[in-house]
Amino acid sequence: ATKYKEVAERKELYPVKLLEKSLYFESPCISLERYLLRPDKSGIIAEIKRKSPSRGDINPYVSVERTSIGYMQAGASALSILTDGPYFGGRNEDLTTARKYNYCPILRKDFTVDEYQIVEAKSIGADAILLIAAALEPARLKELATFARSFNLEVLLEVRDKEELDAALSDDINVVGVNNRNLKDFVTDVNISFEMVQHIPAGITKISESGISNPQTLLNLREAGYNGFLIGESFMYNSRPEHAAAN
Ligand code: IGP
Repeated sequence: ATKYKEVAERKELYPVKLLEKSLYFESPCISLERYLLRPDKSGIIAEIKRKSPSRGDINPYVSVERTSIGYMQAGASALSILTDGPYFGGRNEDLTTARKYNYCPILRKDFTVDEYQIVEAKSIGADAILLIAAALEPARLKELATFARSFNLEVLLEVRDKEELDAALSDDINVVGVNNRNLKDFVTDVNISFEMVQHIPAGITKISESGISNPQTLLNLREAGYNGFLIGESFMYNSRPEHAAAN
């Protein structure tokens, strides 16, 4: 609910007409799916997360410039940038900064509930947006997915269980993320990914999200069929997250 209010306030300040002046509307989409499937890449989507509701401060003063460049040099396939302010301490400028210094897919991580945020994602230089099945009615989610595609943005659909997945899948969605973190108690369990993989249709690019902290887990997830691995905390709890990513 706070998200709707926050979005309404920004809409007042920066109407769509203004956002549409951004040069990024002419930029091509650097495909998250394509990069995840590249055999010369790790599949890691490295996240920049200053704080979170479950952990509080993680790395509040991180340098987005240095970290995003370092992540890519360490072999990440893509970047995930939290732009939600209230819960995650992010801002749109973080994404724009990452965009300036990196030619790679950038996922704009936010609680997308309104078309405005999709126009905004494109205007700040994102390649992909997140739609969380648990937060949206299936019909609404599909509507937002179609809208995102019309701006040449890719959609990452985030699910927790088979019901959410089946209700939300549509032709506009080619990348599905299974969140290992239970949004009610914040406990992470990678077994959710191992259980869910069988339910995701072949041809969909699969990402395991949250709670991945060792290389063996990543290898096991890959073995199970995952193409992508979204990693935040285990990098961000380092004063130089990009050094953690290099290991
Ligand atoms: C990263 P972790 O446990 O590696 O920091 O998780 C990412 O999956 C997590 O930040 C995330 C998230 C989200 C954040 C997954 N889905 C939705 C905000 C909104």
